[in-house]
Amino acid sequence: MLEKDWWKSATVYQIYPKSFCDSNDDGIGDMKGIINKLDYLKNLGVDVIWTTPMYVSPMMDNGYDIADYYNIDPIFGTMEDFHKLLDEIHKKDMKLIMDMVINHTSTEHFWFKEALKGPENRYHNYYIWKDGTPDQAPNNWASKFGGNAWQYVESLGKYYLHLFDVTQADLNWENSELRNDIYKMINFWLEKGVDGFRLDVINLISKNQNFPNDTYETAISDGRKFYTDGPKVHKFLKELTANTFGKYPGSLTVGEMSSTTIPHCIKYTNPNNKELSMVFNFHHLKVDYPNGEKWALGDMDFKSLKNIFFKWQVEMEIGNGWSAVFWCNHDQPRIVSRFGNEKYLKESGKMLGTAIHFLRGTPYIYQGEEIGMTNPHFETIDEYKDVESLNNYKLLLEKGKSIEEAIAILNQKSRDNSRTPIQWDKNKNAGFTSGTPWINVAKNYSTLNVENSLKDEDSVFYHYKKLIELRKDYKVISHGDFIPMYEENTQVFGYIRKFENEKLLVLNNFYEDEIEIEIPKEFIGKKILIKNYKDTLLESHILKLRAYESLAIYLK
Ligand code: TEU
Ligand code: CA
Repeated sequence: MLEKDWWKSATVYQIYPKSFCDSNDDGIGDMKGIINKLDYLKNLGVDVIWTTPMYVSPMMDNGYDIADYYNIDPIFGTMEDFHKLLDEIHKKDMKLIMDMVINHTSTEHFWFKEALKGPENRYHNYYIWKDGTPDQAPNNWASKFGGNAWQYVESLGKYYLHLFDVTQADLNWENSELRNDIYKMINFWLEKGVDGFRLDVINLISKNQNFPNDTYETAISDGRKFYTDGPKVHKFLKELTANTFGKYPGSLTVGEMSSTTIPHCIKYTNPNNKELSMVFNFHHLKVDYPNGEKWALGDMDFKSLKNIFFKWQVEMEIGNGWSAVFWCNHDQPRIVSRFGNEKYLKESGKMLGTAIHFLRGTPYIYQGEEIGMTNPHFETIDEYKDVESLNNYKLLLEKGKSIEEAIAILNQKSRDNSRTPIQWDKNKNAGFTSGTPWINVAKNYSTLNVENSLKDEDSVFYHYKKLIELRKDYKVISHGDFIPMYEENTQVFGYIRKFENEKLLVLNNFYEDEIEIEIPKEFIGKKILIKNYKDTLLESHILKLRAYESLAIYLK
């Protein structure tokens, strides 16, 4: 029988199927490709696999625009392939959680096509419609993909809301018939044996029903406060859980919470509330957004990064909430290029892994992060595929940026940075496909690849493998309290974890510059659980941390 909070000692591995492994040479990753690589993931030691959406979709947003929740898109394979994938994952004693996008559907979805027939159609109010005229949107809310969040439908004389792409129409969660159709669909996948779900932007499902204008005083006063962590979001989540995964003890649910707060995340994840198992928040991944603006060049603000981590770790613990802890996903640039240093790929890749994996929370590894994959540094706009990046490239040029400036910004911020094919080996297309990949492979694949990593005992891969193992062996990691350290230090991210008579001191130099720090004397000469330099010694309470040096010291 599973421990009630088994996910506290588990590690989740995120697969973006389109870029993971192609088995039929169409240049697009698929489920058979994933099946072929399950032994690699078992060797890494991960417990749960999260696949991003594989449902039928026009792929305007690479699957986050679902047109049929009940069927697998043929580019990924058949439902039979899905059953085989799930079965193989279970045979290897791993679990599968699927991505569930229920804030919006594709405008190709049957419900939306019916909704276009008019207000008398039963599906019309599955979406959010407001009367209007072609030149006057219902309010001034912005789409997160650029432009405004309303699309006018001439034949109806109405607008529909789309917080994301115009082809992603927001669902009306006020409508109980819609909610019941969602619950029925989720139970369809649970009955197949799926072990849980990642819930896409789930904290956006409850909108302020007055739909008021926002002020645009800041980059985030764009309407989001009227639909983020909205008035009924906890009511809806409690009902969703009670009608679906709440009936499956041990199922893992993780909510992607856009622009959220700690109090809400405590409510979302404190077990007494019967909502979700854990949440993603993104505040730590906006410390290189100058004045909150994503589409501008920005450096890591280390002080903000540390303050955000410390605040979330301490307050989520006080509230008995539970976080997913992560650097990377399919929307974020590669962390070793972003907050690490490609010239110190191993040292900084390992340091970043240690920094996250010993936090209080469940760690998530994004495909390729475990070998230190980097951003691809694309040179021309036709290498980019992501709808958000292409929309913002146009907006940047309209604002007067040169092509070079706009490309430099996409190089740093585009979601395509994490969507290049996994670099399996040094062969053509990095072993990802024998066809033409849907997106270019990063140029460094001939040296930076899984095959080389597995042959190199000093690779980032074996560091991540060890981090995953340690989480299973030490309760101080999976269940310990979090104590901030070195809060004023401008380059060291350090903290202590404490569980009964066990302590773990985790030290991470986030910079190339060497730095001297003092450690509590009780740690002198104690056991180093993991480090990223071979010759780190603990002979005194003064430690000189070299470029990106990182270590974890254990005492009992
Ligand atoms: O992401 C929502 C989200 O917060 C990010 O997309 C962010 O808003 C965006 O990158 C602007 O900074 C989820 C999925 O992870 C993403 O891939 C989808 O595009 C999005 O929802 C819509 O479904
Ligand atoms: Ca394929």
